[in-house]
Amino acid sequence: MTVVETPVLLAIQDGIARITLNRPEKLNAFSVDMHVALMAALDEAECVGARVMLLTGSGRAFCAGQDLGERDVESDAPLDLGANIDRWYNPLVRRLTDLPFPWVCAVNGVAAGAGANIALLADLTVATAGARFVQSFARIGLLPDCGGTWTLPHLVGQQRAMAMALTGMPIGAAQAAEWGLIWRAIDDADFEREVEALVTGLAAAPTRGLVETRRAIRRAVTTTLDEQLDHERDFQRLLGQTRDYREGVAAFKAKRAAHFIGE
Ligand code: LHQ
Repeated sequence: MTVVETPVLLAIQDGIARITLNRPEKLNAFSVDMHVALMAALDEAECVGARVMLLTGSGRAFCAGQDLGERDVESDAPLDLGANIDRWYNPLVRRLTDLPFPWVCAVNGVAAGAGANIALLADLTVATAGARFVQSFARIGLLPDCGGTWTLPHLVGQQRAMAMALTGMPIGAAQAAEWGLIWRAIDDADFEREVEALVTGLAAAPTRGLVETRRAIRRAVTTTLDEQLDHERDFQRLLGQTRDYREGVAAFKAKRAAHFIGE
């Protein structure tokens, strides 16, 4: 029997795209192959019209960031990490933050380096109680990337962001939730069931409304209230044209459950 292990697993059912980083022996560290496979999985999820994406990891880790085994630091060959970021990480971050459906990151274990910062980009990040978030860049002479220098202070404030980034100390899931780094820490025994309930609910929700809500909230960190009021008006106008808005109001009036189609 031949078993082909792919660096990313994808399963799409009932509008839920489940993407699993799958290099457990390397704590799901990012190799070039994993980047390629992840982009392909996102293409497929978009192509089939998924309504929500769930990202998680195989084995005991979520993701240990860049696979350091791919970095040749022993030879005199020139190193250009910027080129690597331009080619792989920044396109991934931009794509994840602009997906046409909401996404949940279920952090099933340690999340370090780029792995931590990708987890923190999700619309909703939940973690098992035993998970930890590590800004490991400080330990190898780098700065937090994948948007970490932007995301961290916005989520937890400058002092906590500095402490995480300068010391690389692991932050446990409960602490992360208390700080607002993630939405919730969930006990191991309840993790799968609660994540399932969360994504099932999002898959049945009015997708376009959720996506415009995410965009509005994300842009608010750089806009004024005045600008935001205009943005809300413009996009409420757009959402008012959707079939889901009509369905939501009709269902409310008829005192029945709404059946949203994501359009
Ligand atoms: C790994 C890794 C790993 C390979 C664990 N690679 N094997 C962007 C753009 C351009 C360039 C540079 O980088 C970036 C972004 C980045 O992400 S930079 C940051 C890269 N990541 C790290 O520095 C994290 C390194 N890993 C760790 O600090 C620890 O492994 C963590 C805290 C993740 C987990 O610690 P433990 O639970 O104690 O596990 P472990 O250290 O024993 O690791 C288990 C195995 O996984 C081990 O292999 P082995 O063969 O000895 O069992 C590790 O070598 C391997 N592994 N991370 N990133």
